[in-house]
Amino acid sequence: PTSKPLVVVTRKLPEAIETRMAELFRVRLNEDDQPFSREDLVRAMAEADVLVPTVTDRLDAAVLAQAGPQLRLIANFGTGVDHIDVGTAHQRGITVTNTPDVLTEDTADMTMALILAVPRRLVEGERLLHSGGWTGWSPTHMLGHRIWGKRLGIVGMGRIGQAVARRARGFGMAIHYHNRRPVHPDIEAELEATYWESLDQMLARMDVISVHCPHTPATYHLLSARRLKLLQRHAYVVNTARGEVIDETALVRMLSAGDLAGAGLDVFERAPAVNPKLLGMDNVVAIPHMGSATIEGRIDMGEKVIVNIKAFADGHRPPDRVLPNLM
Ligand code: 8YV
Repeated sequence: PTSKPLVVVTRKLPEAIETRMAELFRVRLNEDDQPFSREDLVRAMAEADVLVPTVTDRLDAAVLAQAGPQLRLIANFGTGVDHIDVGTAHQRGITVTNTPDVLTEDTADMTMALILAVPRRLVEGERLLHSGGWTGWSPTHMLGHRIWGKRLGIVGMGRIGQAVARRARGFGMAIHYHNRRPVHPDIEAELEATYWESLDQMLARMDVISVHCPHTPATYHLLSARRLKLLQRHAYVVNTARGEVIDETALVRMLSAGDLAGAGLDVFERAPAVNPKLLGMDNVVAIPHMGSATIEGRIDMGEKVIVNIKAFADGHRPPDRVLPNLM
């Protein structure tokens, strides 16, 4: 490659990352951080050699059909690629990369925060204090449930699922998981994790369920209305993966009816729209897609994007290629 590629970045990224990108490539940055409209995306398709999108950009087949022959790489800022039609991109000869590993620990931390916050009524207690409603300690006031000794069922035992399992073990939880296949026996032994081939059977026996699979056609509404009904009434549901993995309407219905103990949600089916019923429930902690939101993590993600673009521009295979058959 003789000239620097034109890199179009759809959202404002950390300063250090944008500076480094500008040194290495020709860049078009988005300084005011307004999300790209469909028209903006289509325009970028026609100009960019490399597109750096985020979770807020829908790169479906129709948008990808507008890609000019110069567009060769979509270097996603983020790990989940469910907003990108990876199959169509590949058919058009466009490589897709993501940013795995660097947000694993941060997302697992936030998951653990939700696993603690909901049963222990952390946010509810804080709200009470802020509202001036606390009249004093009492032995029966604000009692939650302990997580120590309880069963955690992890749905999707990839990098983040395993990082959550490691933490939860430190909190005295028993680790159970469902995955397409069991993890390596060494990891299973280290985590003292129990594999459930049947998701249905696992759901029926857990105290807390935490979702860590990607959103794919195969996992859309994996926690369907029917499966949610298998959960015990005292069970909690935590989701830091993707809203689409859970039938949110069914979840809300069950929470409203008292058929579930509570939920900790970082992601929503129609984000940024959140079902208002969820926001009115004391036993729901809802946060705005903050799982990986650390300053350090965003810089690491940006560095990974740069490594992938550089490798590609230098004619090498980028380290974090996403292949359609793995989706
Ligand atoms: C990011 C995420 O905030 O990486 C992911 O899949 O959901 C988040 O960590 C987001 O994707 C940035 O594009």
